[in-house]
Amino acid sequence: MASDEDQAASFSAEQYFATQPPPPSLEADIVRVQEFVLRQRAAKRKVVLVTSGGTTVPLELNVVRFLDNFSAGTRGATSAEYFLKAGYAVIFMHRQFSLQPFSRHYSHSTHPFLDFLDVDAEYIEVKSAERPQLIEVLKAYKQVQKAGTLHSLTFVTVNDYLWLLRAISKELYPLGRNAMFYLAAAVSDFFLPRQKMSEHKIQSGKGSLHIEMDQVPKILKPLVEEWTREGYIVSFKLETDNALLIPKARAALARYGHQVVIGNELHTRKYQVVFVSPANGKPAQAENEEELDPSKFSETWLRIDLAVNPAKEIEEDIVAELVRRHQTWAADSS
Ligand code: PAZ
Repeated sequence: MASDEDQAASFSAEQYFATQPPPPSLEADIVRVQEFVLRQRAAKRKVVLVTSGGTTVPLELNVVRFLDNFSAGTRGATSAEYFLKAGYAVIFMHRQFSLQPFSRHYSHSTHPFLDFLDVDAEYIEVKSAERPQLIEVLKAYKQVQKAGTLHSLTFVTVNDYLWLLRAISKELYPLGRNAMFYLAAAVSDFFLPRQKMSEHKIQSGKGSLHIEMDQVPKILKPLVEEWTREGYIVSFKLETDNALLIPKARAALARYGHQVVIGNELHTRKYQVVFVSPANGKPAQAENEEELDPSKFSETWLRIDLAVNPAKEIEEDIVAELVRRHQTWAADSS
């Protein structure tokens, strides 16, 4: 998982892009993003880039094996729906086959399509208990299709992710403060450079496997400093130890100077998160995690009670809070 402030990167972003090849579909993907952004600018809509799902790290050029992570893309897909509802145009950059807005309600593992249909002779109908939700989801989906406010594109590897993030950020540059980056994807910290990969399937005859991976460049740095002009940047920090959430989030803000880190712990992420931001809107200046002055940061916990309201999604509150903060940010051009 990404831990943006842990150690110095072995590859700078510049070295990374100079040595690792772009995905073959990049150019075509970006032409479609350009068209989408132009339409949203003409309609004077705010645009949010939502990244979602996990990245893979291939171990071979002819890929048989790869490292992956747990992320199903729930956070990203759910948040994208709430951003659309709030009037944003959404670029949904997600891991291929991970959850997507709207269709996520009918995921094959949790709510399979065939189970909510009945058949009577040659007629197929939706079971009555399923209709209210389906009608609501379908209406919202059709409305978004008609308005043309959702653009989806996919990545698989961490390399795809990095190239796409850089290219899309550059397309959002002209939007200035009307762009938001909502970086919920679970991005690998480590990768195997192409130059070190075995061409063919790694053979098992030689006993145990030792692989040395390089560190993925700290991509928030060029995103904040070069690729975007005043975009509102929200990164996520996942930990399995609650005690690390706030110090790690503060360290990321101090290092990169962006607007918000949303901290979440693996097992409680569906019902509590913490927003960490620089106090008074000013980025905190410090390099060392232990020496960071707590008074330079603000923390806001969002919690939902699933026992009281099991259907509530925390992303509704996350997005409402961000929309409010982004509004203030966009209005303040100083
Ligand atoms: O995809 P999901 O809903 O299962 O999980 C979401 C999440 C935990 C990957 C996301 O909230 C997050 O923290 N993303 C950044 C993870 C990281 O530190 O790299």
